Amino acid sequence: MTTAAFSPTLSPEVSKALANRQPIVALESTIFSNLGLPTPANREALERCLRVIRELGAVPAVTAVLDGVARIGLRDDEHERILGAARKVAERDLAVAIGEGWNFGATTVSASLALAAAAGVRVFATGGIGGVHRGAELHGDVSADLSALARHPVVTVSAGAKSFLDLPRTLEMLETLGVPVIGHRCDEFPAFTVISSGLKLTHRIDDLDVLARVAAVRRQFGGGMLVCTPVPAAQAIDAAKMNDAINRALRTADSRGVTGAAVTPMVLAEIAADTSGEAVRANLALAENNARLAADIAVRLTPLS
Ligand code: PSU
Ligand code: MN
Repeated sequence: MTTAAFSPTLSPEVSKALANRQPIVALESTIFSNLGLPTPANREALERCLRVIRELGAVPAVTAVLDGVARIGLRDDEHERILGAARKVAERDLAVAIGEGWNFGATTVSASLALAAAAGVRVFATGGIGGVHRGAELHGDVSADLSALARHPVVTVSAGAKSFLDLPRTLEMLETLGVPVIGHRCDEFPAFTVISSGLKLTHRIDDLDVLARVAAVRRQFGGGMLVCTPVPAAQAIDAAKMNDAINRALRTADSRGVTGAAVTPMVLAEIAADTSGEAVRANLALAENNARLAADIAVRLTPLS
């Protein structure tokens, strides 16, 4: 007996774009929910990402589980729903969120990549991916984002990985998993709200047509790839300052005994509060910047396939 492959429910706009071979950029919903950004910055982030994708001639496709249905592409009135209280849905949680009929499951990078791949959407934008957490050699916390990047034939655009992670080990793990990591306008792995981690990348491609060609070839090999671009300089946070905020946030998480999936939302909220909005402004700027680059790639990749 065989089972049919899973397919998310497409919005009419995304369904039409797929049929007409128009460029589409998938977005996750966790960063826009209360797990990712405080109100009202989350609304602004979502609006800026949707707008810049449309301005470049691509169709935005937000992923989420709404009323127990896995979705890719939402109507405007439904976008409201992802700004609220959410339960976090990584790739492994999709079946539970659908089977139990969750009201709003906010999809992470791994869940969004699974839904994008199932729908045939080739490009995805986020803020910063999850990765190997600091201290993983003891507690083993490695984000499911990394293996999802390797398995799903989707291009992910991010400002590197979140700076409170162990970035050298995150890069090593991406190499182990066989995920090409390409810098766009940078030689070093970006550190989310900080311009650089100081870690050298193997590849840098500034030419968007070349980037799209590489993405098309990578797709033929069956896996994903990560394109990194730094936070815009005007909104970037000083590395030393960020490091202090991170250390305080991680100590707080530790003292409260927070572990697993709850770590990332808690640490993001602590850093937001600690930097009096500076980290949030940087987060908005980089999210929009990533959405723009993702749309630029999608527009060039679509005719190649
Ligand atoms: N980056 C952000 N905000 C976020 C996240 C990343 O700027 O909210 C989310 C993403 O959804 C990412 C998830 O997939 O955190 C990773 O969580 P974990 O470390 O539990 O795998
Ligand atoms: Mn984790």
